[in-house]
Amino acid sequence: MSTIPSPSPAALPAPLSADEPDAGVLARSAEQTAVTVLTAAAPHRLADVVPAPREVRPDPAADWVLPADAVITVSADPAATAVAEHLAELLRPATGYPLPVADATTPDRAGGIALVLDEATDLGAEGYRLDITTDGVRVTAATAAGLFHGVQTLRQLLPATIESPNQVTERWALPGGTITDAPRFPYRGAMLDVARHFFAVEDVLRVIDHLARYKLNHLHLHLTDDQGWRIAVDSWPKLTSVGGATEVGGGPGGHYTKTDYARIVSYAADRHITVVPEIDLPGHTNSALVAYPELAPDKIAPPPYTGTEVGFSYVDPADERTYDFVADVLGEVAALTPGPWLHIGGDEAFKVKGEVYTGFVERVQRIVADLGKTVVGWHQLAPAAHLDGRVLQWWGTDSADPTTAEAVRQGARLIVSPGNHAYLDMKYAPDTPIGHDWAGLIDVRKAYDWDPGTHVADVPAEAVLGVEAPLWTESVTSLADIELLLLPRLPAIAEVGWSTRATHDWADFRDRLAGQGPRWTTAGITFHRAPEIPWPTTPVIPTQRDTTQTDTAAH
Ligand code: NGO
Repeated sequence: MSTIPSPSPAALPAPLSADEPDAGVLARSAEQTAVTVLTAAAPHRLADVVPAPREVRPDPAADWVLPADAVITVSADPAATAVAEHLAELLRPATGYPLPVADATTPDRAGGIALVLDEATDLGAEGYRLDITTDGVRVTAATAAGLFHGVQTLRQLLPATIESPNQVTERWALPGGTITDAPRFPYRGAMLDVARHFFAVEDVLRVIDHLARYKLNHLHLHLTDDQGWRIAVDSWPKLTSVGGATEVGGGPGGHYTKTDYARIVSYAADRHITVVPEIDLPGHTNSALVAYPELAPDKIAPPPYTGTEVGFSYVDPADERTYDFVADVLGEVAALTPGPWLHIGGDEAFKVKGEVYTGFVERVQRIVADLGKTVVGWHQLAPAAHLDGRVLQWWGTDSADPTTAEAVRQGARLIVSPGNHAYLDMKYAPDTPIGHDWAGLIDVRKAYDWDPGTHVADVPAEAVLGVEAPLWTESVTSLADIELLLLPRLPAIAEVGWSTRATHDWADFRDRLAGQGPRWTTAGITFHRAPEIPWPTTPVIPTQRDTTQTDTAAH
């Protein structure tokens, strides 16, 4: 890659200072599609990124402005090129610039932003280095995943108006300097319960976008529960035709066809996110029993369930047919899932006790291993015999469980999702209109102030694979509900999973998080305007939904 030329000043809109009378005032073009925003033009601080990067070295003398004729150059590699196209798609709507993507080896195509794959970059499987100089921007990484994360950082360093779906006249300034970054934990995820309420593929894709912004790399889908079965299984078709037709509150439910699921998996993969499918066993199975009473202990179909109690249903652990069912279902789900994980639930099977429970889990763990997948389950799996590679997901609220600690001593790894810090279905405050409070209230500070490396007693940081923020949907019925609970807590969990402990600082996080608000507003994303966060009040841009307001966060 040759050096990137500086922008020609003629290509740039004239900067405005904040105290000019027009600063912050909106002017719309005649067609109402393009919006001109006049803002103060100072670039963000290089450290204004969530999650906090490992190392930030600002160089105020090296601020750079994206020119209208910028080119995105990229190493000749299909996955890296896909990242470059992703970057171009992020930047084109608001800038209105063509931003062509060109092979870095192509002569005469230099200038702008360079994405460089370099195996010698010593920042692990997801790390990256971002250099902003007076010559342009360079992201360097050993992998396309690293480049992707670097692109998300770059995006956050541009003015918030970059999130506009419509063209904006803006000075696209970037703060000079170098960021060197890599994650603390390899597994950083969120879970969406699509069983209690069903959510359309488009909603799931939007959730994936939110994960990608904050460098989360796993989406756990809770696909089955008492209230609905959401994934097509050809060998047991009534699971969806009967078991999928219900949800909490009596709504119509729904399910993903195999094509739908493949679309989710591939959209996620394009964003370097791995889908973790969960088939919850042996409890939480009423919808399966309604469809196939032969799986029920008494062989009688229970009524469909649309309430929110837990722990009453289970597949018959004494019947061989149950294991045929489990092998068929997990086999089909495994075949649809390129990622290494299969989550088998295991929580709240209150009616399957002691050795009957552990015997069931041990058989299912082996079925998963025989499919070539790594078994994941809620930490209730712990008393079952260890199986190499198995992963337990901690959702306790008391930070100690000798059985889990013993399973970890035997080699299990832990995903940490403390109910009282990481459960996104908990209310923020008593007046949060939706959500639970059984694990307490979780305001943003509570979501941020914990350490996955030391959280569970007698579980060393080396045994911690990472973190996950589950969103259960008993009371969640729309995308706006999902976003209200997700934002701004998801970035807090993302930072806990990504950033080194040395960067942990509530006051600093609070300020950086505040800067995300105008981005969400500009992109038309709902979020909870948590009172402990100093959200900026400067007008930014009208949302697509409401072009009469300047700042329209819904809550
Ligand atoms: C628990 C329970 C779920 C509930 C959720 C609600 C786990 C692992 N099992 O978490 O069935 O939906 O709480 O917060």
